[in-house]
Amino acid sequence: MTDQEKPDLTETGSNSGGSDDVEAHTERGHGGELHQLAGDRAAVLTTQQGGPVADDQNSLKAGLRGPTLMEDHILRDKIFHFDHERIPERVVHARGFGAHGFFETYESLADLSCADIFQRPGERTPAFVRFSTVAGNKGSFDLARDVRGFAVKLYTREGNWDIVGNNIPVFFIQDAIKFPDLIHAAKQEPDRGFPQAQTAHDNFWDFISLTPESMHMVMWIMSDRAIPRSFRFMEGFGVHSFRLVNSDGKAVFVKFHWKPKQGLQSVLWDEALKINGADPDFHRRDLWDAISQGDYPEWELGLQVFDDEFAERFEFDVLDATKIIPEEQVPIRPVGRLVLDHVVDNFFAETEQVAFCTQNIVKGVDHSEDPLLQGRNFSYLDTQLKRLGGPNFTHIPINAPKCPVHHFQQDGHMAMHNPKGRANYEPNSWGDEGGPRECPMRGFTSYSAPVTGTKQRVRSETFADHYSQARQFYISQTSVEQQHMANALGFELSKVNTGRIRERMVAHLRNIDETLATRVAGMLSLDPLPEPAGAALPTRQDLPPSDKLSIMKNGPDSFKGRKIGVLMSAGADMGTFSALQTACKAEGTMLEVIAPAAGEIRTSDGSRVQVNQKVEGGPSVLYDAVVLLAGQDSAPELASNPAAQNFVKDAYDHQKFIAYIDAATPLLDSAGITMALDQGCMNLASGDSAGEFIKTCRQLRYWQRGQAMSDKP
Ligand code: HDE
Repeated sequence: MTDQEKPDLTETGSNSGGSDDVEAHTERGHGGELHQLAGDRAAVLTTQQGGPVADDQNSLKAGLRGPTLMEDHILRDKIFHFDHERIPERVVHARGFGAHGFFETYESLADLSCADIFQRPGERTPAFVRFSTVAGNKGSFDLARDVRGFAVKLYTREGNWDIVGNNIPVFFIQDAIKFPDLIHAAKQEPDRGFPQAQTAHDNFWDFISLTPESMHMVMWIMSDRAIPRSFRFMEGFGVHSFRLVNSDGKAVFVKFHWKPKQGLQSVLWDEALKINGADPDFHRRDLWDAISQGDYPEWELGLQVFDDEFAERFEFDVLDATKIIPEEQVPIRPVGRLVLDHVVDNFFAETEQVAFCTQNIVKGVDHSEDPLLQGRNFSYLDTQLKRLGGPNFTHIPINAPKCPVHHFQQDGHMAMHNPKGRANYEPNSWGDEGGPRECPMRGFTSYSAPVTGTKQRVRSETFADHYSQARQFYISQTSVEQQHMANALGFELSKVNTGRIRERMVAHLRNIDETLATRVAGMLSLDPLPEPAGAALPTRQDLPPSDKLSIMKNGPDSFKGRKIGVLMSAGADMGTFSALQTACKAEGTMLEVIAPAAGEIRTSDGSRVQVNQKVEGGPSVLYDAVVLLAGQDSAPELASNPAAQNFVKDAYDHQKFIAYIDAATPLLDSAGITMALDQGCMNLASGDSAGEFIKTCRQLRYWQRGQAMSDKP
């Protein structure tokens, strides 16, 4: 092509040359043709400096085929920004998902705390919550076996209060100095850069097996708590003991709990593995969908309040973050609710840039001496400086307090709010022009906890019992949950290649529960069992089971917020489908249609039903219960589809409730379960039975099936 043939690049859209609000948004193809993409009111594309851009498809060249000229400031402006789009991902909790909402105070807590947020019943405080996994990188999958972060930012009228918690109430370590070792061991191994987002590898279990204080936490992460069905169905915990301080300066200890109104629910490990393939964004999609559809998840903030006298007589040290206080010993008092009612507008601006800091507390709340918390208070500010690039990250809207902010801090990278006037220090004598002043009445005052002692690097002997609460957690589980824990340990340790690490772990398990140790040893062919690990203190046998520690004992009382997958094929009975839709709507259950082809299917009465998932992309692991609604004539073809067979087989193996109609018999046959139909499988013979089925689903799973399957010779 010669220069003469060059398309006329001076041509602009039909509305160009007009005022800003009537400019057209245009796109040029390689041939120079012009497409008008947006309506007359679209804004003009500009550089970051605000200069309108005429051609966003071609860089500036000498001649038709280049080279590209260095003076192309438009190219440079665009690529420069692109090259710097990423900020360092969080060193832990890199993968996360956030949402906005509010906290509503139930009653005045003035007797306990002068925190402004707890003074006026019914008052709503804006909130932002970010859920996360810990070990995986930003692009990892959601259903890793891992702790979930549960970080809450409360924009109170007296400053931001962050409760940076997890979905597990204890932690791996007792002292902050071990955190880098723990995280190095848990994340990908440094030489090979894998495995990603999982603890099933030698380094993790090597570290853990040499760290007896982790054993309580190990029980939690090997339980179903580490594979939640949804962020909406998990608890949150502040973990450490904190203090509440009232206006007389009187303090009590407190532990923070978030209790989901939706009840607790987890998935099975085999489901987790398959969900990660079928939908790596399963948790974030779930939260996004629920909130977008108006099904707002809700948690109650519960306080466990106790005094020094209780702390003295409690079996363990309340400053030890590897211990809980059972709810039976200190009941939880609900003091407000957290509702998540809108999704983010922009993932980066909000979820990625939100900066939680444990040291963000408000007057009326104070830290305890927990050495893990003390270390965190130092760390979080540091990490934000690195991640967000400067000290002004509180100027970013998601981090900015929603109350007035006045101080003399100034300048620095990206300073957005720059005070006017002369006073940038205090005390000053500039009178009314002199800027903000201290306020002893409203200002933060620390609880005057007495502190004495010699400087020393030690661990208190009151932190020495590492097995008793691990055992208490284990014996508080249902037998199904105990089996899941044994299976999880068997799976994880089977991925450890070094024999002595496996042995060291089984040696610890012997201090927790002999049956558990024996089961896991069996899965690893460890015979004879290793000697029990040496323990600083013997395991207490007298701690009673606590029902609140089990997920299955704290399930939902409805099937609201759960999802039914209806596998349909052409000619499916419309009456049954309509009855299901009605029953789901009444319960608040989501319903998705899965079919052999995307688009629409025709049902028995000729109506068209929108298909949500083609069966290969909608395996049953994505649903809480399934319905098999094959059409009479299309059933044999559906039955021969391998994805449809897996849909049924998996639903059965994962102990889900299954409803079917007679026409689906060929599918039950080809999935090999006709002979094994049990009470978890319901024939939808009449319209009414759809409602019955949804009610049955409130139990979430038909766990008896698992027992029957494992009893099979
Ligand atoms: Fe964190 N933790 N952590 N952590 N943590 C971070 O801060 C740290 C600990 C928790 O959604 C980092 O902004 C140290 C316990 C959550 O943005 C970092 C220690 C608990 C989140 C950091 C701990 C947590 C973080 C990484 C041991 C449960 C995600 C990026 C002393 C109570 C917050 C960041 C979000 C994030 C340090 C232990 C919860 C590096 C040094 C215990 C939920 O600052």
